[in-house]
Amino acid sequence: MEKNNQLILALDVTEKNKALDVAEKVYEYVDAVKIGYPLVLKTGIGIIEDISSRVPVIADFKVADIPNTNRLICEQVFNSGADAVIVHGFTGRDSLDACVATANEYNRQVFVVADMSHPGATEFFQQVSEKIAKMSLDTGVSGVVAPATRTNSVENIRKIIGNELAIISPGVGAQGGSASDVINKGADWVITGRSIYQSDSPDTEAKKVVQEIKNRN
Ligand code: O7E
Repeated sequence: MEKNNQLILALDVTEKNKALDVAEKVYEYVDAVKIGYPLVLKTGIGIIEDISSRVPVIADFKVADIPNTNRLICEQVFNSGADAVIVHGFTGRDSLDACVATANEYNRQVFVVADMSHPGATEFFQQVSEKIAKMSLDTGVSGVVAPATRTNSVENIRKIIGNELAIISPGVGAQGGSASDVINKGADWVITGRSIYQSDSPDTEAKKVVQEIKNRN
């Protein structure tokens, strides 16, 4: 994924035509499209190939199983044409290593969830997020996920991982996070869904986020 506009679209729609229509409108503004369970469970895994012919696809399956099952899942994800997969880190180093080894076979990327953006993340996730960030170093992953809704977490995780890994940050728009703030705090990309795909003009909304990032102080 090339760092141009620093925007990743979360394409959480459930109709194929809507997905293709929104993707078509925003291709020029996004560096990647994130596709997860809502769209794949409704339309089938072929949607990843459809979209990845135009723009890199990050498959958001938050893979969280034993190493062998993780490997089997990642093989299917990469066979579908995805450029990257999102996995959980709380399952431990062996499970993460299985994802990275599979990604390496396919020359693809892995991103690890280090912290989450919703209020409930403070119940359990926050207590392990630093450990997950530390563990992610030297594993061969490309980056970690950290929340735009709590930029102190992004700042903290950036200190832990230095410049070795990228940070992709969901929670901009509908969840209240600001694109410019979180990029200033150390994120490389923001992930935005509803504020773009629910808009009457997804291209205008995507362009606004890109301009906000480019014009930030
Ligand atoms: O709130 P929206 O509509 O802008 O969409 C945000 C997207 O980011 C959505 O797909 C959601 O599942 C995802 N996400 C979070 O919102 N918070 C997180 O902590 C993690 C993710 C996520 O994508 O994790 C992997 C990158």
